[in-house]
Amino acid sequence: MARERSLVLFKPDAVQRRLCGRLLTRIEEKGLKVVGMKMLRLTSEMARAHYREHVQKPFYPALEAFITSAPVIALVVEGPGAVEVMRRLMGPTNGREAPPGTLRGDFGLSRQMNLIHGSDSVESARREIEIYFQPHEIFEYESVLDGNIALPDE
Ligand code: 3AN
Repeated sequence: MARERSLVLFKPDAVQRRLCGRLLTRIEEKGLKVVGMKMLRLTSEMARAHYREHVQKPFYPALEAFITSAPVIALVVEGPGAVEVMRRLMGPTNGREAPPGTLRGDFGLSRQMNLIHGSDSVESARREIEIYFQPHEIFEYESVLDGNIALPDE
């Protein structure tokens, strides 16, 4: 399985509810490696770049108001199949429908306040990571756990 990267956001509701530590623990426990992390507040321009497929939709103004309402924590996580692994860990968009055991299923009841974002494809991840991170803010490093989490070619 190819080593992939996903852009992850702990959204304003996760910061406000002080759940970021819980979310990060679950990502780390799964075995994904954090290679970038920062707190920032999205500008309107960043929100439009991030949600460009939604900008013309009727719900976009509410989405932008929410995502810019408080700081977020942005992460780049890496691992075998990281994009799909993150999607499964988060669960479906709406917290009411997300099954128990998923992050949204365990912590949320909302479609908008769904705590966490993860890229939906390797291509989106590349585009989204560039919105939030400069190349020098992403770290290539060996972890002693790497060889104990998955084989490089599995
Ligand atoms: P995900 O958060 O799983 O990546 P997306 O990209 O489909 O899901 O949606 C991003 C955000 O856009 C959602 N968290 C929600 O706030 C908003 N959104 C998506 N679809 C709708 C909709 N049909 N009505 C209202 N808001 C929506």
